[in-house]
Amino acid sequence: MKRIVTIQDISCLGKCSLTVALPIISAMGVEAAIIPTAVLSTHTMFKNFTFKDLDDQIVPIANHWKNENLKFDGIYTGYLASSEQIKTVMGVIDMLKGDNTLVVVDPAMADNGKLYPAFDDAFPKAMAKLCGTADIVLPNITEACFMTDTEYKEDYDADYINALLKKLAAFGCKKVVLKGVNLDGKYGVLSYDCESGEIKSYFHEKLSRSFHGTGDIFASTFVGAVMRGMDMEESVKLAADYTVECIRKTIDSETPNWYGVDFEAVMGFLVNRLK
Ligand code: PXL
Repeated sequence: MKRIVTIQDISCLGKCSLTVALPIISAMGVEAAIIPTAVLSTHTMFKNFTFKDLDDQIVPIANHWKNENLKFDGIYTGYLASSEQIKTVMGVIDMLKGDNTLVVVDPAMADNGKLYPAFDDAFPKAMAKLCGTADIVLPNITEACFMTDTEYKEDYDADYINALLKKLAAFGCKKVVLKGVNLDGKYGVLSYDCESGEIKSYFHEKLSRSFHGTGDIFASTFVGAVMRGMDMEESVKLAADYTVECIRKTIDSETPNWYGVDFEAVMGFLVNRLK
């Protein structure tokens, strides 16, 4: 069985980060070890959340594993709490990474043109550095804009997107998966091979509501799929299709969108799509 470690916070309620990554990656038949980087009562879109960073635990956990000679097929990072914590996580990736470890970075920090509330203006630059060390990065358009100092636009053309992809590639990562792209009336995900410059697109249905935590659903499914031996295109397709299915299941719910999607109810869809 493949084993990954996912490094991100645990928001105790509000379906995102580890409460999404663990069940999804496990259901896909991949072992998910975790390094929880912070504990929050809820994610940061709720009011009055509690927050405790676990900075002082991150390196000791990695040291223990290193001493036990544990190996990881993948390392997947998500929401990280501060620029300082990003530096710590970069050190841990260096420690735990073997020759065949795939590093996937989801720069979970912004959406709809805005940084999440807990971050300062220096954060995107620190995240860009982490992205530069990754095999695959999974930004949405807002995150891509913040990291590349590009003006965020809702209306754009293919030139704008191509320029964004090139600037992301210049960080040093191998592949970029850009989410939430609207081109010529079609909506979906672009995958960019930084070496060859090849772009592949996967367009899919855009539902009428959006929910918090769907970036984490996409990233977790994508990582699980790659670990299950699917290629980039198949992995992007499964991640996008499952995310759409989660939204479809939740769309009529009266629960506010920051509570996340009912991914649990459509786990069968995901598992049935595995080979
Ligand atoms: O889903 C991203 C996420 C993860 N963790 C925390 C968050 C957010 C988004 O706001 O606040 C703590």
